[in-house]
Amino acid sequence: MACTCLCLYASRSQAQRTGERAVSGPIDPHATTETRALFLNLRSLARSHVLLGHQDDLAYGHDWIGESGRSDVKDVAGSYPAVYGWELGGLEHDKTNNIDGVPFADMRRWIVEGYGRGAVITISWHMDNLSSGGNAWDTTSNVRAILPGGLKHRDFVQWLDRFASFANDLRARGPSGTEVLVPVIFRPFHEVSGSWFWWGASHATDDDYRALWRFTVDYLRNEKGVHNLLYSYAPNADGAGHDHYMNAYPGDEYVDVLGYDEYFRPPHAGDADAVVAMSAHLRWLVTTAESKAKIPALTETGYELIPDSTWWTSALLPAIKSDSIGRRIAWVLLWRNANRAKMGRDHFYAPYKGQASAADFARFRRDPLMMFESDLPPLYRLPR
Ligand code: BMA
Repeated sequence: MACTCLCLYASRSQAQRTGERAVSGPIDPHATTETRALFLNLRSLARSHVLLGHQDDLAYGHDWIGESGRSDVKDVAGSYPAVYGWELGGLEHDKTNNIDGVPFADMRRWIVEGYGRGAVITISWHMDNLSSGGNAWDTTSNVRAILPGGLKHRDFVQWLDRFASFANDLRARGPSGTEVLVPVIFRPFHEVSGSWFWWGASHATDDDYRALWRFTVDYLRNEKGVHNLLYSYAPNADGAGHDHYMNAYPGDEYVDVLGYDEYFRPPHAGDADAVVAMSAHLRWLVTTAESKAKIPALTETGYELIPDSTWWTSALLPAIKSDSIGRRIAWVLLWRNANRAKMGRDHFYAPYKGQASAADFARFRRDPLMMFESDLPPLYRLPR
């Protein structure tokens, strides 16, 4: 697929000649029609609506695992989420199940199902630390060894090959009935501004992180012919706000979505200050993303265990909605509802039937700004 690289430059210069801005679509000039449509539709829908997403929504919930058609979000709000988050940890070793016990075969099926209902798919990857043999949180060695020329680079390429096979295997019926690849918003190496992952700020120089990111994109796009991906950069807002957001930014040619991971944490999770802080971050994020013709999104958020029964309408909604610019994010993704029996403790970010904030979440769902799956316009047809 060596020609892809040349085509990339050809299409850019063609875009320049015709006066079209080179950045007006996704970074992959060969993105599938549905992937390009998703990019354009999400970018414009963000101006008026915010999609609600949930991690692992169809796989399990607080009190159930693998029940067909079940979703904690749907149980409480009457609709599936508009965005489904999935996690690839374990795929690098060709495992049957991911880091949280979700069988990859089922994940593929749920991805295709969600797409079939018109929703958006996004994927994270808590990839093990190849150099040390530890997990994603093992920071004892850094990214150098997996970069081109590094001792472990070939192994890393094999991990990307596994991901490429996964992405190229997400086949579904498209809008016109023909077979298409499901577009996926890929969010690798997330929360780089924190230092809890091996690719995080204290463990990788900004240049090394950028090299890792660019190699990953170039390899998947140009060598492996993966053209159903939009790429989301997603630093973490905790502590530093947006001051460090751009430090490791891979560049406008390498990023489609400017994401942000920001959680509400006790004891200030519902405070006016927390709401104001998030609102300011989102204002900055949207302003920056729009200036680059990218998509802004709150790629992870939530308040673990949601002990405040009105938190959705008294904290999260105002944090998103109160600023007329900050509210122009494309989606907000709540982290997973771990199964209580399996995990041995509570670890959830969306309400489930009977949870203290369930009624308020249903109110949140009815806000005209918010969109769940049943509210979505078609996202996979190119806008006229
Ligand atoms: C973390 C926690 C872990 C989980 C990991 C990957 O935030 O939810 O329990 O294993 O994400 O999904």
